Amino acid sequence: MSQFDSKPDAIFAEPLTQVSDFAFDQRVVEVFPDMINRSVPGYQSILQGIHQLTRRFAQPDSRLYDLGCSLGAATLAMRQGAQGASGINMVAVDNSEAMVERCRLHLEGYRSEIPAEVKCEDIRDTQITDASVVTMNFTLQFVPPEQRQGVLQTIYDGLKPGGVLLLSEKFKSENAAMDDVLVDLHHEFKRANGYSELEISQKRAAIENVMRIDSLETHEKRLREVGFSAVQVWFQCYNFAALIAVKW
Ligand code: GEK
Repeated sequence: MSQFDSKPDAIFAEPLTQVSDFAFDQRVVEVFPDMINRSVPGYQSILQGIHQLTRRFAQPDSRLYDLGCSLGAATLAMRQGAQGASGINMVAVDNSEAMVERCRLHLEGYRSEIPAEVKCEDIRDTQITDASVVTMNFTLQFVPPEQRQGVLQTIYDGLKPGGVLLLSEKFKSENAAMDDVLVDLHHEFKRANGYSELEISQKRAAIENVMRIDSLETHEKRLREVGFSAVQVWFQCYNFAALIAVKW
């Protein structure tokens, strides 16, 4: 499913005098597929799972949302998964203009009967209505922690009965020693994918202010607090996990 062309990610390859906060700008768009595949363990398996889960949970006459769509990889997985169901509309949202522009091109490149709208918008402002599947594939971690509950409540309220949230996140272990193990495993994964120590440490410095991660326990508790009655991790590799939360 690595369907998009990409330049190799060398954004943090040279020493920087000052590492600025990470931004999803044009430079990142050009290397994004390479970056995410080499940085997120299980990314392709998660896309495959999103396809399968959408096939299972997409309801006729409903909307599918991909919040924080980037270049549209999960959007395409969902749209393909829902193929054949009637009255489906797809809504993809990202607040990076550069991402949205490229995402629109990608979606136009794949024929589908399911109409897809790509909106440049902050997901904190997105209205969710008549949804059967809402995906946030590594996006909630970029929303300030104190605003995550509000975003999840809006999603829960906008889901139809039987609808699902597919939430993937990098997480931290509540046990510090175990967290060190998971972080080391992830860094080994990045090294094995050709990233240098310098790239790993500069990327870490760039992302630490913009991506604040929770524990899986915090995610599960918050999902239950907004109303989801069933919450299940369906994929995990090191400190990356994908959950499904169902509104029965
Ligand atoms: C994939 N889901 O390939 N509102 C809208 N978009 C946002 C916000 C926000 N508040 N904050 C961040 N983003 C994709 C990968 S990447 C994950 C998602 C990563 C957007 C941001 O612009 C970026 O495109 C995306 O969320 C996160 O399946 O790079 O680690």
